[in-house]
Amino acid sequence: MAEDTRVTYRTCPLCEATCGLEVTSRGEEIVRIRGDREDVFSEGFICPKGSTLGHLDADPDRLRLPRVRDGAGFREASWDEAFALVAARLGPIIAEHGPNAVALYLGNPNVHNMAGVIYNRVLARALRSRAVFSAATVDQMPKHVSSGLMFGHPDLIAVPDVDRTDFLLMLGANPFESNGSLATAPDWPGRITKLIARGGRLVVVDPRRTKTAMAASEHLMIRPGTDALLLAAIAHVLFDEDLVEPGRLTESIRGMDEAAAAVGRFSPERVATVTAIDAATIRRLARELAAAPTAAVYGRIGTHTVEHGTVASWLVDLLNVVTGNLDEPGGAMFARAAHEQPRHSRGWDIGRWSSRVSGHPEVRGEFPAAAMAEEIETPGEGQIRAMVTVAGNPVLSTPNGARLDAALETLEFMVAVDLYQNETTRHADVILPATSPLRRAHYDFAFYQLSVRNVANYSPPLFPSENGNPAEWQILLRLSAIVSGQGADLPIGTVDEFVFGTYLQGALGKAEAAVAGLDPAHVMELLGGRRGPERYLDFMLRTGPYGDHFGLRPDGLTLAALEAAPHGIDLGPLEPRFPRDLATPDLRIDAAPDTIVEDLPRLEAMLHEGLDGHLLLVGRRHVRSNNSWMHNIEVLVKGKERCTLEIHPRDALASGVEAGATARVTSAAGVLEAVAAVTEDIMPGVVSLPHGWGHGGDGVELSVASRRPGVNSNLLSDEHRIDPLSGNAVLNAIPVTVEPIAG
Ligand SMILES: Nc1nc2c(c(=O)[nH]1)N[C@H]1C(S)=C(S)[C@@H](COP(=O)(O)OP(=O)(O)OC[C@H]3O[C@@H](n4cnc5c(=O)[nH]c(N)nc54)[C@H](O)[C@@H]3O)O[C@H]1N2
Ligand SMILES: Nc1nc2c(c(=O)[nH]1)N[C@H]1C(S)=C(S)[C@@H](COP(=O)(O)OP(=O)(O)OC[C@H]3O[C@@H](n4cnc5c(=O)[nH]c(N)nc54)[C@H](O)[C@@H]3O)O[C@H]1N2
Ligand code: SF4
Ligand SMILES: [Mo]
Repeated sequence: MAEDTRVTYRTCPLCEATCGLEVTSRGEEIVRIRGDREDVFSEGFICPKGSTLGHLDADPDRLRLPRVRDGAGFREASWDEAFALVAARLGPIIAEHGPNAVALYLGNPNVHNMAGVIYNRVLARALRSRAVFSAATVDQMPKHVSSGLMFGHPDLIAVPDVDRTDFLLMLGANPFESNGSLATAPDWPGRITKLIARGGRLVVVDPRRTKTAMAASEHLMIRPGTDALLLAAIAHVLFDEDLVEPGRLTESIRGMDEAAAAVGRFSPERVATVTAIDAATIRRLARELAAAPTAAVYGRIGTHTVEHGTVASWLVDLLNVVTGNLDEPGGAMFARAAHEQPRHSRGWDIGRWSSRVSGHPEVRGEFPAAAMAEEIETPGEGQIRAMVTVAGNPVLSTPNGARLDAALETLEFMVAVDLYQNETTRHADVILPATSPLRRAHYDFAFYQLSVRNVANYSPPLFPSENGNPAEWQILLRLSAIVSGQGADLPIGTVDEFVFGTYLQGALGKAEAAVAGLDPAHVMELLGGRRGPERYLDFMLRTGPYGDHFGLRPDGLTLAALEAAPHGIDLGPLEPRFPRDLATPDLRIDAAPDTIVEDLPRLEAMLHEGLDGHLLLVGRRHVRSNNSWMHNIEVLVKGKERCTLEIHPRDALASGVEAGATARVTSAAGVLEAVAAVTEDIMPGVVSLPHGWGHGGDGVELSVASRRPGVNSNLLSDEHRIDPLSGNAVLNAIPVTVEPIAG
């Protein structure tokens, strides 16, 4: 080994699996990245993306200096110039039109980044705008809504205890490609192999025969968009056949009779035709679920990004509740993250205020991403005139990308914090370069809360910042100071002191009794020289469930302890937490929240909806791709074209589309062309396109991705179709027609 070669360990921040990486580097170059065999959670597992962090760091297209608009293009600028411009342009807009004229879009990678998790909240508070949008409403918002209504807090999300369960019913998820979502677990294939080896069963419900489905004990193809009906029918059978046994939590559940009544109208016989799953199979599934010693029902993207996403999400947990599997080993359980802070029981609901144009209810302080374009285009008080995007590429990721693309161009001002100049950030007036993942610290604030095992791991930055660039947390803090009217010049350290000091006061007020009495000045001293996200992390770890309580529990967890454990610290299997940790005011689970039950007539109406000869478009993911980015990394995109339209031979024949030929796909929202891939691995009547493609165009600087652009599947998703309870976009089960391109 050359002298300056070193081996370090870090957690991969690219997806929810939190794999440990063993990184060999020389100077500021990566020699090799492979799975860390000693990582307490991933034990050496890695996917192809994890080994490319060096390629990402070295990508010449990755932004390394701020860019400001200059005529039709951009030029590089100093940080001082860029921030001064943001202050000069945003200030007057806020002064004249109020904070609601400035919108925020927070994209997915924020939740994989300590800076985003901690400082976007600061930014949103400083801005005080109601025009807040995020990737949550093209993703998991239905789960937040059902959890908030059932358990009292939108972040109390149950995850399948995959390592101990006897029966896993998985709907609309493909963890063999996605590596799992709202169920953090490195190495799904390994865990599923073990589940089946110990005599357990995996049943996958998916309109495509995915890799996960192929590994399953049973695969059921379902008509897209109808999982809520299937789940309601399973619940119906459980009530109908007296198979309901909530077990330990019985006394802590209210609304069981209402739940029984609510699903009473959804017999297996009634839903069979629409779901394409026969009644006998549904009854058998229900009985198997009830009979299994332990079982977990788990639904993901295919159950959330549909018109009945919130109802489906509720039904998933209702099944876990009525079978006595919620909060039990082998069932659907709740992680206890090392940094967890107390959650308070105040009651939770949607709709504290509504959006201006379509009257969408606010959900967790956000409006639907699908409503962004109309809020930009529609004149009047509260019209969005400026935008701040952080780690988001909504032109490719949110419904009717073409409309949003055009709307962004009409903004008076836009600032983007991103790694690239891409389909969205090209509309900005200022692009601020985000920090490469290898140049920032990482601790997975978001996904340790959704983990199938309690784990904690911290990684320091591997390489120093480039060009003396501020870290992303400092960028976000600077933007916060600007939008709160404090200008662009305050020393960032002073802003951090003030913001953290305010947080500390509040947090000590709410903390566990043991630390609640501590003097903030004393705590500040104990947190020593830490700054930025690390200071928050150390505070949360030390006051968290395993924490040292600032010396009161000397063996407890601290950030220093994590620093001394580069392969992570295992905090054990998940343990039951309810009723104690329920966040509802009466400390009971609401099995039938009114807000959800009132939405059931809409579900019932679906029983009578026809397809008018349409095919239904669904999405898919590939392990070498990551939403709308990482397509600029040659080693990941090389090989055969992956942005293809999958279609069943029957439908290919009927529509006259040949394998390898280009087909035109039309929906209510738009039209696109894609190469057809004819396959039996998709249900007849269903076609599939991956999302996040459609690269290139004027002003996009993605040289690799632009050579293999693919098409933007969100040209087809309709911004008017959302799940009304969560505001979540409908990205699956989109009616389309497919035809060959003449000639
Ligand atoms: N049709 C369809 N559409 C979908 C989906 C689907 O299944 N089907 N899935 C949806 C889902 S689940 C999601 S989460 C969204 C995701 O959509 P987005 O919220 O747009 O997120 P990404 O596409 O992951 O990445 C967005 C941007 O983050 C930048 N970025 C990456 N890392 C960092 C960083 O550390 N800091 C900063 N500042 N920027 C960074 C990238 O360059 C990219 O421009 O897409 C949604 N869109
Ligand atoms: N490689 C890779 N990994 C990723 C990502 C990525 O883009 N690439 N994105 C990350 C993000 S942001 C997320 S949110 C997660 C998502 O993780 P997953 O939820 O596992 O997402 P998908 O792999 O898209 O799997 C969704 C499945 O739902 C099926 N489906 C579509 N419609 C329906 C329906 O109506 N009913 C049912 N039952 N099934 C349906 C699709 O065929 C597909 O197989 O993945 C994360 N991991
Ligand atoms: S599975 Fe996810 S966390 Fe693991 S290496 Fe791949 S991208 Fe990184
Ligand atoms: Mo996502």
